[in-house]
Amino acid sequence: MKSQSLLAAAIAALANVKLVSAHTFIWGVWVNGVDQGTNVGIRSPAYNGAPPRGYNNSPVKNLTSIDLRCNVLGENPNPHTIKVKPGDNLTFDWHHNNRTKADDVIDFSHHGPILAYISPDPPTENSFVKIFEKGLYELPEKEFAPGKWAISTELKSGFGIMNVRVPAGLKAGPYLIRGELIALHEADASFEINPRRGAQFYPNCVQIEVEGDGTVELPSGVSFPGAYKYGAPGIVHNVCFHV
Ligand SMILES: [Cu+2]
Repeated sequence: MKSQSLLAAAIAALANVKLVSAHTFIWGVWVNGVDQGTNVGIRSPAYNGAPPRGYNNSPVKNLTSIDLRCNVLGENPNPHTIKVKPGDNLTFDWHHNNRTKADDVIDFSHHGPILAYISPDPPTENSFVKIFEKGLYELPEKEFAPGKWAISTELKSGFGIMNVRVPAGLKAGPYLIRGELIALHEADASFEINPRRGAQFYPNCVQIEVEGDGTVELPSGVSFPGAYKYGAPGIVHNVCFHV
């Protein structure tokens, strides 16, 4: 009995370590409301997946790292690619510990914006084009409070749901949609100056194959890494001080 309870304690301790190091990422994608399956077509930062991709999903804070593109080991393709048509609605299912409505999605401290970019796959110089962003959408009622942010209010209370539309008329081919959360709770200082603080990036790439006879080519966009600069407004930001 004693060794059993010790074992139980050890397992509980391991589970706690996992909770501490685990962060939110995309667990599933619905296309026009149809679930494509858990982990299908998603370059998951797979702390819960099989080696060799078995890193934990810590935030990316180094703005010059390739990890800023599609997260740790995000250059490794997923074996599945999700087939879509121009104008389709994609619903990303962001979760923390499990893909259920009981999951907390993300820690309540993580205030910040949600973004999405699209790029041909593989990406090239300046190939990521922003197709969605939402940040602070309601100021706080009292001073020194964070107000309502897309991550900590909308995504969290909405069970991790984020909707993105495939651009209308988009030319057929393989693309990546890079969903991103930027948590700003420690972003009052730049990571470059104080590596213990800084904005926390949670990028996650979804592989899609656009079908049909669309003719629209993406305009020039930005590169990851490269798009974000240390010290830029929005990368350095105090979430409790709105001026
Ligand atoms: Cu975190």
